[in-house]
Amino acid sequence: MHIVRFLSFLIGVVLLAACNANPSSATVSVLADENRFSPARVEVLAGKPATLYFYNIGDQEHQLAIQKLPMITQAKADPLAAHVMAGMGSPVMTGNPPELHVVAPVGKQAKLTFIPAKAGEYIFQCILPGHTEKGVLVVR
Ligand SMILES: [Cu+2]
Repeated sequence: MHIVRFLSFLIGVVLLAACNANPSSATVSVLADENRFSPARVEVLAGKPATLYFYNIGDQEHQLAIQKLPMITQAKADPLAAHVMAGMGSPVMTGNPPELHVVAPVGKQAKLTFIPAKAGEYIFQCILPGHTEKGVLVVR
């Protein structure tokens, strides 16, 4: 099952790379499983549209969240159902909801679009209890 998911992910990456000829935007992909995000470092451009594809190749739901990320355009998730809405009383969240947040159920992908405002390095992590996957979003 993992092999099938991984192969379909690879096909997706190749297709995305082929489509990403426009240097004024950035498309990045992150895979999640129970142990890690791969890659653990992705780069997008300040002031330019960014698209994040988030693939869950693990056996549990995974999420990717950045607590604080200055954005010109707030993050929009597709499908919208994959996005945990702020203030919906998720038991996972305490305090302020993360500014960027996407959820991928097992075997699914979710897409997030946003325009980052400011160069910097922003830690992203899975915020489910007991999960430790982590990475860095570099905004150049
Ligand atoms: Cu996780």
